[in-house]
Amino acid sequence: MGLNITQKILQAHLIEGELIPGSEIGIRIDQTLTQDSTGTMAYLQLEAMGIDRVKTKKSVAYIDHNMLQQSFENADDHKYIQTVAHKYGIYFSRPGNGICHQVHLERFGVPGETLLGSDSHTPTCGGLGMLAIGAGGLDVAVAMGGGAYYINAPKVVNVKLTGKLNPFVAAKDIILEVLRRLTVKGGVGKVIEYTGEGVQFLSVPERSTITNMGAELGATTSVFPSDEVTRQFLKAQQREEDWSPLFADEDATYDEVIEICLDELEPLAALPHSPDNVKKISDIGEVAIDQVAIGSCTNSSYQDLMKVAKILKGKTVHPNVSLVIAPGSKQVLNMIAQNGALADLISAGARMLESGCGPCIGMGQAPASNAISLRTFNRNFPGRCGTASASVYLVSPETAAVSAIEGKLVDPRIHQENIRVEMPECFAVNDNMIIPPAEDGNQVEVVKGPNIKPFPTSEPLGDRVEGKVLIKVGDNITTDHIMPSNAKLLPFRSNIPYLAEHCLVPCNPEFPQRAKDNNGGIIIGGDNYGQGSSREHAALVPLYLGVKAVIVKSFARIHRANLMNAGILPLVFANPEDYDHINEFDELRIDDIKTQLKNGSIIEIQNLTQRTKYNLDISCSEKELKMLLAGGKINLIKTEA
Ligand code: MIC
Ligand code: SF4
Repeated sequence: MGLNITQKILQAHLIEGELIPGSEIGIRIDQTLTQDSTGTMAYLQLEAMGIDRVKTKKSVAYIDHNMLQQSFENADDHKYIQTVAHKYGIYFSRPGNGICHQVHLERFGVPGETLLGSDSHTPTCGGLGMLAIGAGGLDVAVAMGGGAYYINAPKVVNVKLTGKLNPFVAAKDIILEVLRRLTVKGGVGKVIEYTGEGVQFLSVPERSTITNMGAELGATTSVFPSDEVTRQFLKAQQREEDWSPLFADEDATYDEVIEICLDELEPLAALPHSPDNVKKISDIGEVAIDQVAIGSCTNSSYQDLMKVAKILKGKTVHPNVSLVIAPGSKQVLNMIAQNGALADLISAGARMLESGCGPCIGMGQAPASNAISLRTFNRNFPGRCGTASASVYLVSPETAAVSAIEGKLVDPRIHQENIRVEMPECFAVNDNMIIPPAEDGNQVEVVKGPNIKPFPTSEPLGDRVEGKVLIKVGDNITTDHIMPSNAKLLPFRSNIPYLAEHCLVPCNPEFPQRAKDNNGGIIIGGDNYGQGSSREHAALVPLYLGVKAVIVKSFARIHRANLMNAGILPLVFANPEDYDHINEFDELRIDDIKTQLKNGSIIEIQNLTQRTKYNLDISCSEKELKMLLAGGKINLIKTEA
């Protein structure tokens, strides 16, 4: 029987298990990436594993998130990552070189290989036919050490693209359409594989906009074929030798098929406060805007910024709008500087930011109170932009640019001029901001400034787990709720005790104090708990605060793995209606937990306050079970060493 692209890559990298959807498999990882806000933890964990040098084909450490440097903390993290990378055999992409996903696509991604990254948008490289997966830092550290990465073999969803996009309808509109149809939890346990005649009309960066935002579906990853367009892209990046063709077999089968007719697609927007709250712009009505932000790993390629420059050329940004633009990489910035497009952007009134994540992760450019911000980014969760009362709409670069001139959200098709941008035959390749690792790491001293604190570890599981319900939250709680990130907090990603004061504060400001007063406890949540980023801080900080179990209706994939790794029990209500009967401060207790875990996936918990019992599901693999008993992955690695 024929194979699809996902099966081909998984098959070629399979170390353990069988490709039966839902069953655990271990895969070999060829490449890893980290960024600075998850990187410090990943490298502290790598150091704790006691290996001398990474065992991957290529590992890259990027600095792109924490760039404000209001004080010494960010610079400390940068220095630590630079020195640890140099020692352990990891390439170091210096601050200013660009956003990890954009740079990885340009300079390192290889069709048919696997990439594991400590960032949820690692699937961006799926745009050139890589199987690229986001994970917690510890899983990435293990992969750097040569260990397999374990996931449940995914179902594969085929999104068939037919036809061709009309002018001013963008790749962003394709992924917004997929989000509209599947929702933010529609991709859990699935890989989204794009095929169809429409694929050939999409450039690699456009494909990557789509695979990037597959993270918002909760998907394991998303992938495109590697075709002639991919070859041309790699050739223009002066690395044609990295290309190989990769297509689904003619008779490949899929678990689900979705068809999108590109000719029929219209410009779309994701309305506040969820990436799946998607509507046609023509149906939204007039919305006056205060800010437009263009950039992020979703939409900051050369092609994106050239289109924006063409729209803005000779115009002026509306007086009520602040327009900020962050090019995705030094390569992009260089090219638009060299061809004059940067001057067009500046003349129109754009505020140019350095190549990095910037406003996407709340590092500056927080909008005014109650403001409306249009962003070409991938997430519009409440408060993520840095202003709790602001509302963020997610749109394409075309929509963002035309709207910035008009002062209101508009259908970009009102712009009459042609903005077609050809892919360059040759990108401005210059890797002088990428530092290769030292030949001999033994000579390198790792520098750890005072902001870098040890990470918390858990105890082996006892016989009984008990505690009060510290908080009860609803559906779709994001890691931005659990462990917020913004300009004030991001500098403290290496300082768990500091971050602990902010855990779950957007849901309830009393949470950290409650956890301390009760010596830890239990969190209750709804569906898709922990969606969004890969930050393991959303597990390490609750661990530090003494959280022993999280009981929910369902989990997002990466967060569940991070809880497991930290030694916190990720439990799911066997009967979702039991959620309704638990209150904050109820006293819960699980007896004989170790025996219960060994006996099967259903365990019983008592609610001592309400005098009731519930069944909880912890379907876990043998490996996960060992990890829970040991009190987390690091403990398990130590005991197995
Ligand atoms: C994000 O977009 O939320 C981040 C910041 O890139 C995170 C990683 C992090 O929290 O450091 C992600 O997407 O994984
Ligand atoms: Fe950076 Fe934003 Fe992309 Fe996260 S989503 S990697 S913060 S640009």
